[in-house]
Amino acid sequence: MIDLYYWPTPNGHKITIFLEETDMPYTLVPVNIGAGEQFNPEFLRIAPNNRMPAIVDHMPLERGAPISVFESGAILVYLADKSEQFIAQDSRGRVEVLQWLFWQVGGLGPMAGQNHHFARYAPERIPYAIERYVKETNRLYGVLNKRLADREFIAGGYSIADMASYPWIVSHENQGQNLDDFPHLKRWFEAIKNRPATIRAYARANSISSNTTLSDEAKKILFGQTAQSVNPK
Ligand SMILES: N[C@@H](CCC(=O)N[C@@H](CS)C(=O)NCC(=O)O)C(=O)O
Repeated sequence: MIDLYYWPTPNGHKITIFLEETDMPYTLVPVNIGAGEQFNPEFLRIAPNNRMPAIVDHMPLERGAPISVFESGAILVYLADKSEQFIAQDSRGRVEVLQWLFWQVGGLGPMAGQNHHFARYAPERIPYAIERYVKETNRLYGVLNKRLADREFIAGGYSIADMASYPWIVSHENQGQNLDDFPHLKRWFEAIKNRPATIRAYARANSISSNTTLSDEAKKILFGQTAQSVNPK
């Protein structure tokens, strides 16, 4: 019913975690971003920003033509609304989830992403950039740790806000962070890690690719993009 355009990265894991928590049937459509498959015209029609994840729902609630969605936050909201799961149904609870979801997609994700980039992939070591993003990641971990001091999950019950944040905490060591400095975050992290749906989601990831290193060719594709990449002459 749902096609998930996917590659096993933190943003991809968000959606497999959701789908594994629900009974929604889905098919993984691998988009090998290291090989440039995100620039295939069929994919760009669904995901004009040439980033995965994206979905196509062939059975929308209103029926009619399939609905496609790109951006992991929008996908999570769409699926949560459709299934009426993992988002509160009242406006007070819903906005609680949404603000933390947006916090993740606008803050934790991009900052941790730049952290990975400068610490692991940049061709030269730039101490200012590394320190900038390690510190900002540290601040964001501190925000989440404080939030979790007096509650089990980020916003009410287990929700799409948790599913969006968890995959970005998985690589805490690569981000120069020590979870022992964040005891509430660590407790939350271990609880989500041990959920059967999370375990299944990461097992599916490994069935697509378990390669976490990038070839020089892949780095050129991923880190050399300009406007021309999505508007080839
Ligand atoms: N804001 C987007 C970010 C998605 C994103 O950055 N995806 C990366 C992998 S984690 C990607 O597809 N990269 C392909 C590329 O850089 O061309 C979302 O949350 O969905």
